[in-house]
Amino acid sequence: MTIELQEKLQDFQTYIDAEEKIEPGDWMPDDYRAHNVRQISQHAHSEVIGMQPEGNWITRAPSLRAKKILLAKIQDEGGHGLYLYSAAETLGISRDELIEQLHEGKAKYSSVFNYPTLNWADIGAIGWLVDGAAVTNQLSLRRTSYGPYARAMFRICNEESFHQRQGYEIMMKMANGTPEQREMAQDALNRWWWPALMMFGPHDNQSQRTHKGMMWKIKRASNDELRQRFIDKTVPQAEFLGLTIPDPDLRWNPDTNQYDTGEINWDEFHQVISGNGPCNRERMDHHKKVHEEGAWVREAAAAFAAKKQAQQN
Ligand code: BYC
Repeated sequence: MTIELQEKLQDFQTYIDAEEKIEPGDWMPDDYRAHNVRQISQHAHSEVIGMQPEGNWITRAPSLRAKKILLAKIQDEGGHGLYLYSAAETLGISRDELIEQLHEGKAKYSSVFNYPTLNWADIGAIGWLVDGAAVTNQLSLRRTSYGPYARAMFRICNEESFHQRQGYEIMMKMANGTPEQREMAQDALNRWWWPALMMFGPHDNQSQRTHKGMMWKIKRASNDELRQRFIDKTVPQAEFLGLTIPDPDLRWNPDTNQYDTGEINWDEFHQVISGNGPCNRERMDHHKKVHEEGAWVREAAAAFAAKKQAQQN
């Protein structure tokens, strides 16, 4: 490494340590750029693929009110994907390349969206637990060092906390409903609890990306810290619903002032992130199909933009 590069890296780190934001035109190390492209684009893919399990229930929502809320929520997730793709594009990669990486299996998306939504209670559980986990992570990402990513997070967090509350409202209704509805709510909690915990990623001592992510302040809290934060706020919410968290080892620890839990099934996690979860194939096939079907829309939009540009010149 040249002395000049060494100095640049040092200045960059000093700037980050002073809590300054890095902006698109600024000099940045190649690894910093790549780390952000990976994380932001995977985040964007998660938002967009995450529309599928919920979209499955739009036509079967139990009332017009529930349908309108679900439609608005899913549309919000699409919007989050768009802000995030735009943030990733400011790092010099095109949307087409990002989608190609997703289709080729080079880019990941959150493991949690590879589980099926079997009934209406799952829509409640997704809002409560999946959006609840997502917002726990995303609140910390409002302080991420890359400016466009941090700014996208502010808007996304406001919407995600509404999503969390709409999910909790569904759970309240079901948990206080008929015995069958209560049973459905408990069953949904049983199936979504562990996948929600897996969203935070591997334990800190297994997480290869954390060191650099924290050094560059891309990541502002570790996987285990965020997971614990989520557990500590969610367990009392389950108690309020009168539902049982499906973890026989879960107990309050007065010494640490937090909940102790059982171990996540990491084999299942690794299976799901390597493409072998219950719905991985279905999710990707669907994304590829609709992407292909939407080619004419992209072509028309590009032609319109080119025409406008020509008129302005
Ligand atoms: N699923 O070293 P690690 C939403 C990967 S969606 C899949 O700890 P890092 C919503 C990880 O990428 C919100 N892959 O990595 C939408 C890495 O693989 P690569 C989604 C996972 O980056 C619709 C490897 O495992 N939120 O709100 O330090 C409806 C080792 O991990 C997972 C985000 O995307 C996983 N669960 O930490 C409802 C947040 N966990 O890339 C709701 C942004 C780990 O080396 N992302 N991996 O091939 C992050 O905060 C971080 O990237 C992670 C992982 C905490 C996910």
